[in-house]
Amino acid sequence: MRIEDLLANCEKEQLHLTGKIQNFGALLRIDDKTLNVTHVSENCALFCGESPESLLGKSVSAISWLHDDDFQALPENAGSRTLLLYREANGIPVHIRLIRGKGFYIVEVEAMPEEKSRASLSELEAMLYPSSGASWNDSDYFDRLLNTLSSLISYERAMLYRFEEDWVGEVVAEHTVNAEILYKNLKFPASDIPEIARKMYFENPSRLIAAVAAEPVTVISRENAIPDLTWSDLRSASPVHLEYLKNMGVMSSYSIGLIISGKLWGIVACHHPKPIYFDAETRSKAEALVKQFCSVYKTYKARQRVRQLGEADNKVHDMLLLCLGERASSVACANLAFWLKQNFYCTTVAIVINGQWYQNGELIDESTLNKLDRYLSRDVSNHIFHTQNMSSEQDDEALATASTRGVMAIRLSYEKQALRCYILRPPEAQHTYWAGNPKKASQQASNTGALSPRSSFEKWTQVRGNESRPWTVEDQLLVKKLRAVLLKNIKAFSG
Ligand code: BLA
Repeated sequence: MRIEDLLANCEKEQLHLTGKIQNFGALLRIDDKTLNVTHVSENCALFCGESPESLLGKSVSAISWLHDDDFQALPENAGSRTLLLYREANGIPVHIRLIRGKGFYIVEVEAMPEEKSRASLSELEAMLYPSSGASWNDSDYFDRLLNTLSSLISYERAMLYRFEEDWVGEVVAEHTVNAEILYKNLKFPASDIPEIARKMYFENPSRLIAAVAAEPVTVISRENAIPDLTWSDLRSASPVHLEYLKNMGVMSSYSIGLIISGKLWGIVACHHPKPIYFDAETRSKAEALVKQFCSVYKTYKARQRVRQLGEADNKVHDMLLLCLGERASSVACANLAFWLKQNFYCTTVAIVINGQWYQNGELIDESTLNKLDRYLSRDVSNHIFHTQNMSSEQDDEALATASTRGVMAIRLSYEKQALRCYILRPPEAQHTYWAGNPKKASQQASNTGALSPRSSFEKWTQVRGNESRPWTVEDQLLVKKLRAVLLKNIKAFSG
């Protein structure tokens, strides 16, 4: 089987139907009509003092440490959960998590920790905000989240991993006591976290893999039916992923999904070189903290957007002052070219109106500009178009000789007038840093054909020499504002 097909298989892995759990707790599945136990994990005696045989088929009312009312208190939607702290199951102090599934309940039992988690959630949440007067950037927010989280759970390494459009992810912040290995600013290919695993964060916000090398525990039933463990914290992990973690030298991992505006924005990923466990109450605090961070960060980004819009408005206002006072449209066009050159990182600005070119920066001969204009005007359905690599868009060598690679094109037409602006950027080597060669993100064993994750996560640099710097969000915003204003004032430029 080809590696692409094996990777496609990863997407089909039924993560919720492993039929097994991790060994840091015990699990019961209960039918929601009869309230009878239908499934139980083989290790239940250890956590609740009752054997699997005695629990299977038993009614909740006959289990001393559970009450019918516990289940009635659960909200209606699948995945809703309640954490019952400080119960005793046959003399064993336990934490119990009740979860509503679809047609069943899941009960997860974990040992009560000897020490109660001392950190108060509201104190932790308060740390996510800048103190009054301080102005934070993205990194300040990210670092504060990881620092705060580290005061709650003590992992060797905590990382904030942010997704890009194509689900490639980048470590944008890192907090670690082991500086020998650093992942900050490194990217990881999309296939490292298949979509099916990404979707799990919507059902269950965090995922503790307490001991990568531990044997999973089977969940048994009288009918040999496989239980749906979508909402279980104990769900056993995929073997491919466990191998991935081992290859990274990680023996315990904890991750929490960051959902912003209904989209999986990123993941907090914590790694430890030894098995590590922390209790359900602490996990629910960590989840709440990350949820609060998402709301704080969303507000910060919304404010930042308003500020950027205001700045773009001011810049466009300056353009109007510079261009509209002039009687001659030729001066207005020359000034517009000057303004564009000042406001965008570029080598050349070229504007064409009524067949006349106006340039600022390094001058390009008009025959080349006409070629470029003809080429880029073949499809003007996008009023604004940009690329980092024009030579990949067309096969005309002439444009490459003009030492321009990136182009931002702004097109507008009104009545018989058409104005087109081109902002041109030179080629500059673009570097992307990966944790291991992304082309070898996974490997296929020659003898068995089985797929395994890559074994090296060493920094691997990808160089693209044929591209310009990317067009930033701010560039795109300014161009949009500019176009709207130019459209209203096109006569000033067309004479
Ligand atoms: C799951 N892969 C994951 C998860 C993470 C990553 C965070 C969620 C489970 C967890 O919390 O550990 C990946 N972890 C990362 C990345 C970083 C990190 C990128 O710390 C960077 C800092 N993995 C592969 C290949 C496959 C694969 C080739 O490399 C496919 C065959 C699969 N990844 C895979 C699967 C899961 C997963 C199946 C789900 C594991 C589970 O929930 O059981």
